[in-house]
Amino acid sequence: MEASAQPVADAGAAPEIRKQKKKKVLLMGKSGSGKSSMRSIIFSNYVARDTRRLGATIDVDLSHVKFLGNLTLNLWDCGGQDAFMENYLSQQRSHVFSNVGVLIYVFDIESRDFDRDLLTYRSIISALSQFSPTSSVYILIHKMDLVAPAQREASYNDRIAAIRTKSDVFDPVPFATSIWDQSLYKAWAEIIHDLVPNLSSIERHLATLGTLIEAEEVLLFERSSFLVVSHWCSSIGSSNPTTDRFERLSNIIKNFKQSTSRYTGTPKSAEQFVLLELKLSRFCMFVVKFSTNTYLAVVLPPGEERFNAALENAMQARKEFESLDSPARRGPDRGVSGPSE
Ligand SMILES: Nc1nc2c(ncn2[C@@H]2O[C@H](COP(=O)(O)OP(=O)(O)OP(=O)(O)O)[C@@H](O)[C@H]2O)c(=O)[nH]1
Ligand SMILES: [Mg+2]
Repeated sequence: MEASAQPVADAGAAPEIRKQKKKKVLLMGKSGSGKSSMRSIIFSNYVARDTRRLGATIDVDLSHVKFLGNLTLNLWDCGGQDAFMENYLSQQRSHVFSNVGVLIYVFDIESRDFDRDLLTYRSIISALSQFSPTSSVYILIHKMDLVAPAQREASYNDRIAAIRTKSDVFDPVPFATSIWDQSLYKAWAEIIHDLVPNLSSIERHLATLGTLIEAEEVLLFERSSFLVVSHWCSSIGSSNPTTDRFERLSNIIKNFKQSTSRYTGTPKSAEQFVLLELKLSRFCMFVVKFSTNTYLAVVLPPGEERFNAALENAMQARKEFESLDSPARRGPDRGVSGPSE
């Protein structure tokens, strides 16, 4: 398996010559730190309270996520109980740590034995540097909701400083997260942003589209996670003071999809909606199913004509984006497979 992304052809390239890319993502950390919870929220349409019924993961829970840019994420959710960790580091060492594209390591901020957590982290880092020295490493200091707001920054900074000293050749990217607010979406949106191979071409096309339809803001959501992977905004859009609006929007739409599923009886993994329109006195917005692995959201000034023209033009632009997204095969099995719904 090749861990790193292949060079990507530009928009005009014939789909059949574009190879399917795979990326192995290891999700590790001590038992109960919240790995399966976050994976279920990001990729399996769980809301935070659903995670209370998750049991401890036995060995590795492997899932394949079909992803934007003809990418398949092989997500290894590694159960964190001591016996499993020892096994990854010994018998399964080369199997687990070879060809890793990304390691996401989760620390529980409430852990009573941080020194021991650090020792385990160091052993994992040493196995990773042996088998996948070019892997990216992300650190999530998780369950921040359990710390009093006034102490959050200081305890986060302390943890990160200690973790950096044990990170060997890697330069980990740290985040403070909780399943109970937007922070989880922000962290995963950045991780996913780094994973999508042809994002710069996608971003160029998004800017062209945004200018053409006179939008204030254009957002591209990845279909399986509903995270904003790319965005463009006009000078008006960029003065929006709500800096966490993308994470909030992901959160709102995921909750909306969940409710839709509950009240219509459709599976949670189903698409749930193809077009959502919002027309208010101060702005208009639509969210529309776009290419195979994306949804597009467009924010516009008020006005029926401009709204209709923008929607029409966005539909016209679909083909261009489809070739950037370019799935290898289409079928009902797209999306997550593996984890229980
Ligand atoms: N307060 C709080 N609880 C959380 C958070 N994230 C997860 N949890 C809870 O932590 C518990 C354990 O979560 P899991 O996701 O099963 O933990 P895990 O890391 O997968 O554990 P193993 O599979 O044994 O390695 C669940 O009851 C979650 O509801 C968080 O951000 N804040
Ligand atoms: Mg688990």
